[in-house]
Amino acid sequence: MTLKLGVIGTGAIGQEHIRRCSKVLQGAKVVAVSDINTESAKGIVSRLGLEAEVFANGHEVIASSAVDALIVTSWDPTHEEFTLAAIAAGKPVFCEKPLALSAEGCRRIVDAEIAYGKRLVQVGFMRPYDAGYRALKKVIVDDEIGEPLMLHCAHRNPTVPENYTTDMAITNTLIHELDVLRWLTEDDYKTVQVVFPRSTKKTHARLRDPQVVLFETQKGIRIDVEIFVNCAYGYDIQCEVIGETGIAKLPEPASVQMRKDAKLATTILTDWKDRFIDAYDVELQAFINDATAGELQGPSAWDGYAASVAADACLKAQESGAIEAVELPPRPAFYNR
Ligand code: NAI
Ligand code: NAD
Ligand code: ISE
Repeated sequence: MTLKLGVIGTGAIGQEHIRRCSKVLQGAKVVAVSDINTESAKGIVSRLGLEAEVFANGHEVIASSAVDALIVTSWDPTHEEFTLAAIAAGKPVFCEKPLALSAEGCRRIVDAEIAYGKRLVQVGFMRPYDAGYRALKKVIVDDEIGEPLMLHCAHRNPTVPENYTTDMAITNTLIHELDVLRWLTEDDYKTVQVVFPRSTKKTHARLRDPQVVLFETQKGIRIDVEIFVNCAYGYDIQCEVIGETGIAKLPEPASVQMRKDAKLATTILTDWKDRFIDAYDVELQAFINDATAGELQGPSAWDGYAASVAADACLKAQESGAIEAVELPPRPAFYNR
């Protein structure tokens, strides 16, 4: 069976996901697309030579009888609306992160999915599908470094556009760590504080950059995450786990080591598309397989909600400068894995 996909949002990642679902992965076909910039939607359909209908808006894609499942890759503020509409239509939906802009918005999705009675939502948290993060988790689970005590992490982008603001460092960027560190440590956050070092000259008036986010988890692990989205030199994701008997570090992406011109060098990637290219393939193939089988298993609406509860506390901590509590309600039995 071929899963017929409708894609809402044909910007950077929308085009990447359409390409991979059409040219790389098995078992799916993109039959409908939409973007508020209709030319962008038409452009990708024609460049890839797809037989896909271009709709004027996302709700028409969701309603189309030709569409079995949805991929939501439009701007962050639109995710909640389209995901709720997909649930109302009873169609599986892969929604890019963040699931919604606030925990309240994610909770509406969780409640709608529980009321529907079956999982229909997978959130685009791809790092748990990344081979490096999986290897790091195996080291912890196999007890090779004892219990984790501290984590030092960094999320660095070379540059961001002018419309990227201080809050987006949390809701759009740190949201990946908010998810993957829960998964990695099998723990939840207890408190958070955000501190602002001296800002880089490369930022603008509405973005404080870099930021350092400090967590304590329920088990007492201390985590520091540096978010630096105008770091200039590359796209660089770091994660180091300090355990009782050893230290484990996220592997660097493979790169040829060169001795040349009196230097020893390896390349640092500059684009998130390349850094996690394999993980995006694996997460979407899993969505296609699971939606076809009628049972989603990837990052759930609850995972999206848990990350957003932590994100809301981070936003509060950005404003207050104080240590803020992260209060995640107990997970409903519906999401027990
Ligand atoms: P983008 O700005 O390149 O694309 C967003 C697209 O959504 C634009 O083409 C815009 O016209 C369209 N759009 C906005 N509102 C719409 C609506 N109501 N209906 C239809 N289309 C609409 O942004 P980008 O980088 O592709 O990001 C899109 C989403 O993907 C964001 O939510 C972002 O957080 C997420 N993302 C996830 C990544 C990951 O690693 N998982 C990486 C990059 C982005
Ligand atoms: P983008 O700005 O390049 O693309 C967003 C697109 O959405 C644009 O083309 C815009 O026109 C369209 N859009 C906005 N509102 C819309 C609407 N109501 N209906 C239809 N289309 C609409 O952004 P992007 O980098 O592609 O990011 C898109 C989403 O993917 C974001 O939510 C982002 O957080 C997420 N993302 C995730 C990752 C990841 O690593 N998982 C990476 C990049 C982006
Ligand atoms: C982008 O939306 C992503 O999701 C990337 O993975 C992240 O590194 C970047 O900071 C976001 O803007």
